[in-house]
Amino acid sequence: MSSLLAEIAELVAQGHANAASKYPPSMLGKPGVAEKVAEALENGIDPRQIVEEGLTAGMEIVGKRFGSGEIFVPEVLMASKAMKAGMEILKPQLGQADVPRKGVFVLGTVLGDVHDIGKNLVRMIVEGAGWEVVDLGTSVPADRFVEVTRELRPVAVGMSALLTTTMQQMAVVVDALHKAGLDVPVIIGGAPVQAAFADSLGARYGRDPQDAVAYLNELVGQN
Ligand code: B1M
Repeated sequence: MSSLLAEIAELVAQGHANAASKYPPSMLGKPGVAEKVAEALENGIDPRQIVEEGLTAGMEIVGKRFGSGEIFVPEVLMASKAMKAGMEILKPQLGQADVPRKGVFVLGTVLGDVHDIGKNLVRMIVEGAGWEVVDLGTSVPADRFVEVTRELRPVAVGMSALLTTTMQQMAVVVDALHKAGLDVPVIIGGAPVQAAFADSLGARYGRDPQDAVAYLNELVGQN
């Protein structure tokens, strides 16, 4: 990992969004995630690499610190904000595609779950690969997935879940789609989700956003 990407990861972990941010107080006036992401782009680093090795790596550090009780929810929220500041800078690059859209992909975080950082990464990277992503947001109930799928007839439906409890909602959505007679391919991802669980639902497992791109391209015969 380049030292600049490592620096971005640590700034995400510290929750320092940009130079004007007063959080953490000792870093006011110092470059934050936004400035360092812009610098990485100027240095020609691929936006996807910045996402993976800078922003996502930063959230992994946060996950470990949160898990070990070193930091708490407020620090995690500041880190999420810092990550989003970086994502805003990258959005035009990740979404940049003059090519016609390949098809519609419906995406959402399942009911009861407000984690959206991974889902947003999936959205940006899938959009960047030329797909129209209809993002239903977080805590999306099964009937909303059904309603939008019936209306838009997407190439696939994607779901994200970060909690072992809300992960079970994925089965509810798959069941609801079947009961509504909607035979749409489904891809699921998120930290607790594993390939065996996806298999049990007849869905594809997405370990990372690139898996979602590969699956969609495969569905329209572009792989
Ligand atoms: Co939460 N949280 N959280 N949290 N949080 C976890 C997930 C947890 C593992 C932390 C821990 O205890 N160590 C734990 C879950 C435990 C479990 O269920 N086994 C947990 C908990 C318990 C909770 C609360 C219950 C805490 C509480 O209130 N007591 C609560 C639940 C709220 C709710 O949803 N109802 C909660 C709240 C929060 C915050 C609001 C503070 C914040 C979310 C902010 C936000 O998302 N806007 C938060 C965060 C940030 C985390 C951690 C620290 C980071 C999650 C993250 O964004 N990771 C997380 C700890 C950890 O992960 N180690 C934790 C980075 C993100 C890029 O990864 O989403 O996995 P991820 O996405 C990846 C892949 O999985 C994949 O691509 C992404 C990039 O590679 N992917 C897909 C994801 N979706 C995909 C879909 C695809 C394909 C690939 O196709 C469709």
